[in-house]
Amino acid sequence: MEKNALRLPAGFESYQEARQAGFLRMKQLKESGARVIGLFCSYVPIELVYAAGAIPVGLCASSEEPIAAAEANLPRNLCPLIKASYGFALTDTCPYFYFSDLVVAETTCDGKKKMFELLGEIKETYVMQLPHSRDAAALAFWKEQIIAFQKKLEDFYGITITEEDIRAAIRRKNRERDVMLRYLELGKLNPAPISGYEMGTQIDVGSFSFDLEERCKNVEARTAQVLADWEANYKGKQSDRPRLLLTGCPNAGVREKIIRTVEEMGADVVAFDTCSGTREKVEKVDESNPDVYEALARKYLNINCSVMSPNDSRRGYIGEMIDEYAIDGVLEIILQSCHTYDVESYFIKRFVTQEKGLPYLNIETDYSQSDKGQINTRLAAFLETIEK
Ligand code: BJ8
Repeated sequence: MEKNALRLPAGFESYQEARQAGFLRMKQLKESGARVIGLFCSYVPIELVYAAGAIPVGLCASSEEPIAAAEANLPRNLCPLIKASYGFALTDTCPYFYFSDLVVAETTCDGKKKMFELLGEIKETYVMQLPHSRDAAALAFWKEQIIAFQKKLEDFYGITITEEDIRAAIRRKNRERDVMLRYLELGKLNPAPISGYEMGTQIDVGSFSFDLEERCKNVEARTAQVLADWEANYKGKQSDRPRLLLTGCPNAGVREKIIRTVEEMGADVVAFDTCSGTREKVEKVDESNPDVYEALARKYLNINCSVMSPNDSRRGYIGEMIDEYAIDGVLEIILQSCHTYDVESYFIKRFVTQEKGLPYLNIETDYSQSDKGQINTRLAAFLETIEK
């Protein structure tokens, strides 16, 4: 197995650098009168935020820094993403939270939805009631929630959002999904043309540009560059590096500790069944549906997050990815105390090992570095089990 440092492009911007650079851009945008909406989850129909002429900004935190402060009010035994997100708000150290006019939250997991009640004491937090199943009653309920969210945005900003505004936003967002998907699907090439570490970072970094078109152009340019490099230098060459699929919780807070490490050990993370990966992008909003709210409700309710019950479609999707990306092993990341992903991992492991006949490793972790040595040992042992 080939072991090496990651190949990263010249001028590669780390997540922290991009986040910092985004602060100044956000400040300038606010000074010029921009509307800003803070978000926490892929279930929120972002098209309505665009239709309101607002800039959506993600508030899910991936840093250990504010967790100690958060633990003054939240239990220690809680997901680090929840603690860190609340901690930034509590300590007033996240400019994106500070500049958000309104925070839009949703009832996904128990920890998040209860944290939002505390968050609401710091800044106005509008909570969408997400149903946890996908039957007809849930669809009708979710459609009503989407209509209520539109009304909230109209009242909050004193504006009117027309159906044409929403349709235009759907077209823009669908185009972005296509662009991101083409980029992420570079992982289907063999040998892998780009590291999973770079792909994941680039997707997150792009969200700090706040300009959808600019983000699409940057990602399209990098996709073309990677493809050309692969055609010229790698096509047709054999690689013995194991090809991994990453699944589970959001991984930005553990990307260095797990993704970078496993790739430096000699594997390639080529596929991401995660919210910043392909999970939210594979299904687009149906532009031909005459009922625009139903189109939004259907698309968003189908996101394969473990907060849904049952969530069998996630296994179906992972199965397709295993085949299409020629996967050799599956790595699942569970953030500490994430009960929905943790319990669902029973089915994922059984599916991967018994139905697909592949090695599977589940790592439960948080944002600290305290388990780094143990994780390194487990990753190395996992790669040993993959026959190439
Ligand atoms: S659609 S993955 S962004 S909820 S916060 S569930 S890790 S205990 S983040 Fe998520 Fe929306 Fe789903 Fe995607 Fe677990 Fe932590 Fe809860 Fe989490």
